[in-house]
Amino acid sequence: MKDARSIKEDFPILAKEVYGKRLVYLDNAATSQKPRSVIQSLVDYYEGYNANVHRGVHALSMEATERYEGAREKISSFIGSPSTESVIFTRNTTEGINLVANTWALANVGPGDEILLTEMEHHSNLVPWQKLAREKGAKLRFIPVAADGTLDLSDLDQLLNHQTRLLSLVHMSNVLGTINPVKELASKAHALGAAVLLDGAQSVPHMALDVKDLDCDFMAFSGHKMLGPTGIGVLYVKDALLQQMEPFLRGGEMVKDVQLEDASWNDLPMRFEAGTPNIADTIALGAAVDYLQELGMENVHAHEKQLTSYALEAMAELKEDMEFYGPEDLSVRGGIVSFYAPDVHPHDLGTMLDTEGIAIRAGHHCAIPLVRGTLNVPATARASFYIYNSEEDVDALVASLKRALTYFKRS
Ligand code: C6P
Repeated sequence: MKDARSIKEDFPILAKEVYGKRLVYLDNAATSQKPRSVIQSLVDYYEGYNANVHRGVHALSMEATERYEGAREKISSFIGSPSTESVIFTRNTTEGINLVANTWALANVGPGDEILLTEMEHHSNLVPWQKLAREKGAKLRFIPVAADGTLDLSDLDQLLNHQTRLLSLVHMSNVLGTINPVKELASKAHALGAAVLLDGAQSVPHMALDVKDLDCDFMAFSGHKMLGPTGIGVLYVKDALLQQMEPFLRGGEMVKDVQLEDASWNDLPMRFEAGTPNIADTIALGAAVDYLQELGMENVHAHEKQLTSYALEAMAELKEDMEFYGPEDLSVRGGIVSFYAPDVHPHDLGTMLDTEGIAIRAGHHCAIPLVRGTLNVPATARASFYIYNSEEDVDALVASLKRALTYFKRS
């Protein structure tokens, strides 16, 4: 893979200075930066072939349609989908999970059924299920998190049972960095007749994966965390389930024929893409996938693993003042390091680092039950890495953390 320094040159924003300091961007789990090729693809669309898709007979519309569907093909092959029909464009991970809750789950979850989640879910994979369970008289159950930041599977046989209709879990935690054993869990769930949804928001951007190999029924992810623009996401749905699902939103694009009192549905996947889609951002997500594929997802993951190992080693001397979260076993961990110093509120830490040009995230990371419940802290600070981060960035983070801790301990 190209080294981080030359990758950085492809990202205009990373040349920016913040308060006169070199920008060290370590908030990639919130959103990634965008390479020039992605930004250029947005300009190319609006300057060169801006038109609506699937309905025009003119040259611009045909070009827009070709490139929009071309992006679907790229994304489909990126995640190993057996067919482009299984790739539904959404706004983001959140919308993808809501789509499943409001279609497949609405029709397939009933009173007494169970939905199995984990204690490390992002709110996006918790709140939609709370509503569904309440409305359907179903029960939510949770796989606990062990002290080492991995899932505690000791009671799995009891938690995953014949009542389970759906196992919905995060592939990689946005707080702990834990990569969950989703393939093994999916196989157990399927043996009991349950469907499996993966929240791929943090895994798809950072590792090679194949939906056929993982054998998930649904997988939701967001373009903006994988070098693409905001406002475009993907929901993969296994063909057999897709065929049975009722549409989510209704209107133009998703119909085949309409009478005053009735309508029939368009072919897949358009049936799930009502209204004019987010054309420019979809095409730009295709450009983001090109960029990642050129680097190679195995290389992306290896780079982040190496950087995480370097960071954990460099931060070891801060252990007296800080608690660190997430598995020590780097074979089950991605490029996320969360920490909490009892002497300093994470927001103060984040603000102090910001004055030195270092962008991290502080808060509950939209995982309140995990952070405030399981970890039992008000918030954590979090550094998250991507392809353009280097050891130099980690050195800057550690030096700045040391200065901040010294300052707050004195004051
Ligand atoms: N996590 C973070 O800073 P959206 O907002 O729909 O693109 O992604 C939601 C989401 C779902 N699942 C996981 C595991 C996530 O990490 C996220 C987004 C960001 O950690 C924003 S809270």
